[in-house]
Amino acid sequence: MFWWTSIAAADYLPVKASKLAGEVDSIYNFILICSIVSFILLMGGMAYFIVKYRRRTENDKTAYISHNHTLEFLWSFIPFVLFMVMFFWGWKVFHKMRQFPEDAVQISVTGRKWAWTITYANGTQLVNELVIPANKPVVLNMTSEDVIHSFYVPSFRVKQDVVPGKRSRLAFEAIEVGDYRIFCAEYCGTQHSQMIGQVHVVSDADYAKWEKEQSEQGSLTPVQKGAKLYKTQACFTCHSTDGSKIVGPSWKGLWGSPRKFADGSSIPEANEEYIRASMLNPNEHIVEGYTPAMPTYQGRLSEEQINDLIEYMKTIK
Ligand code: HEC
Ligand SMILES: [Cu+2]
Repeated sequence: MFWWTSIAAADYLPVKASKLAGEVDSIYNFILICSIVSFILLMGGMAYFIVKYRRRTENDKTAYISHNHTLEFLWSFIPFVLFMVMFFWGWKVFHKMRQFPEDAVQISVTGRKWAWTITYANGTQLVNELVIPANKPVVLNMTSEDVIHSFYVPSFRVKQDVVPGKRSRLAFEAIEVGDYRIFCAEYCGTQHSQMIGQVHVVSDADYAKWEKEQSEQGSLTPVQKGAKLYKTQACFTCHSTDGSKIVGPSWKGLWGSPRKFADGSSIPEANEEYIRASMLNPNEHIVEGYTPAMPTYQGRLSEEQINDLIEYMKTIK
């Protein structure tokens, strides 16, 4: 064992939990070592030259040197070879990452301010949680509802921007049962740092069991559906249910209470009509003490879903 292999093996990178993580790390280490060696050669050479060719006397003159073929060839050719290695090696691994097998587990991911909604083929929806089987290729079909976000799982060594109006894809195969962090890697507003989730990698048997449990949950009441929409539509990132102020007002005690607006007007009680309008035209009335930060849900919530949300709000006293 040489001292540098123990540095390369040291724990300065996150655990490798996907099939390609090791290959990505090899490229990373290669580029890192090339950079360190170049840095030492350049800085060392410069320091050496500063001392060796310093001006010693008043009339000290450096010999006139125009060029040196051997040196010029070497300092062009060696970096050229290194860059080509980085390029083609990177290309090869990138190509492997961009394979989207048809028989992979296909999952939809929607980024929005400030949560990830995960939707499975059987209709199961999760927020900020991605459950996947180990040792099976997984493909994420992703988009954004509002601004650019970026889906990033450091332990899988994958990161992909999600762009409104566009579909982007990400493929990976987890090799290790366990929980791994999901981050949003594109600054997307005030609660960007809270846009975090977890990937739960489970065994095949556990995955089958989980899928079965999800489909057996049966039909939900409007209040339960509303509570779910509160999560999946990311209302929870701006509205609390315990009275605390986040980006928007808490829903605690909202139903039926008098509302005051930034323009000095007010209404005696928050009724269905007001709450429905708050979702569809949020900028029509800005609640006193808040900014017009709420996106419109016009076209994003059906009338039935709006109803479910209102039924749920009524229960938050
Ligand atoms: C990006 C942050 C954000 C998200 C996400 C968000 N809201 Fe809001 N919401 C606000 C802000 C800020 C206000 C206060 C300003 C205003 O009235 O527009 C508000 C106000 C409201 C009000 C009026 C509250 C009151 O106290 O009178 C309702 C009702 C509401 N939102 C419902 C929703 C629902 C339902 C969702 C999810 C489908 C949602 N909001 C998602 C930021 C958000
Ligand atoms: Cu984001």
